Amino acid sequence: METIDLRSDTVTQPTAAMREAMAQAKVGDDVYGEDPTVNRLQAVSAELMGKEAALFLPSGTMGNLAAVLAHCQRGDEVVLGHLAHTFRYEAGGIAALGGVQPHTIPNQPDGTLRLEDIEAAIRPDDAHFPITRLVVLENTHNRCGGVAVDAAYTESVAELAGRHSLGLHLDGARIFNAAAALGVPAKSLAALVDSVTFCLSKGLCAPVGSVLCGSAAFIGRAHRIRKQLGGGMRQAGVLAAAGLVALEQMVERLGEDHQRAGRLADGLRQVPGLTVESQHTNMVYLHVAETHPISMDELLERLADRGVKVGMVGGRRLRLVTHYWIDDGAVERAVNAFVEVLSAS
Ligand code: TLP
Repeated sequence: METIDLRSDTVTQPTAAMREAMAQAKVGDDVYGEDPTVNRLQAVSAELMGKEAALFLPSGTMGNLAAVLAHCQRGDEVVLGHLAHTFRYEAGGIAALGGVQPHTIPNQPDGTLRLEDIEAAIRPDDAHFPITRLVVLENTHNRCGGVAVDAAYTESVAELAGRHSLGLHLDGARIFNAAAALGVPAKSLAALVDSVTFCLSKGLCAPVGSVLCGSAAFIGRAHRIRKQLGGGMRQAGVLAAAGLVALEQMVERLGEDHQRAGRLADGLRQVPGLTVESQHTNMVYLHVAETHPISMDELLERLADRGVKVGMVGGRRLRLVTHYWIDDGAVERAVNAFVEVLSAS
């Protein structure tokens, strides 16, 4: 039985074209800056985001960490949402490794931060306070349901940040999903931020890697920080080659994943005991009724018995993420598995 893995788009396997490109990749020592494939991926990425320069890193987590460290000094403060990936799921790296203090403000359901809340979080110039240095946004916003945040909002935050001499970093792990959902080029969502991280290894299917983009001076600082973090890779062209295929072949099709997530949500809405909390881009968030006798462990186990894996978010909430390896048949089987498990319990 083929497994239908809806836990995340991080589970995607590389495509045949990626494996072929990896086998054929021209490589060199990237710590010397001599890997032609890494250099090409960085140049293509910078161009796609409309930035001067780019840096290939092993993960989105390292991309965001290197960005925060390149923007901030120890003791500085970064303003970000209480549901931001960088705050919740990056192991406290900015505090542990950068001495940077997170100042969280509420994320709104549409993934944004209220401009008044950002403004109020900025510290006055007083020796009692840390120095506010950076604002971090996320697009699409994972814990706000995978929602896409538009360019006009990003522009309003950039204007505010500029007025207060703050940096603006975008965790654009899924920026191409946001761009597909909004029908705009990714560049337009990144144009007004100082730095942006995007991931090659989520919906774009590359096996490993993320790219941080920004000004040449900023990427110069991030380059040294990547080395400090142990992220200087050698013949990384084998990975970058898959990343280039991801950018060339996998961006345009992301809308298909969004349509399937829509169909998955429609199917699951019909299942007694389930509430679809939201569906945006490639994510469906669900709630299992408290009144239903099944425990979450039992639910996961019985779905897994039917070859369906889904993500636990906490409490009785689940996240299902569509991606390249989820076709129409998989959507149907996943809905049927929920029907069987919840009606049998
Ligand atoms: N997100 C993962 C988990 O860590 C939750 C997932 O399955 O969605 N920014 C955002 C918005 C992300 O969603 C993720 C990964 C990252 C950064 C980190 O990327 P990696 O996993 O490459 O370090």
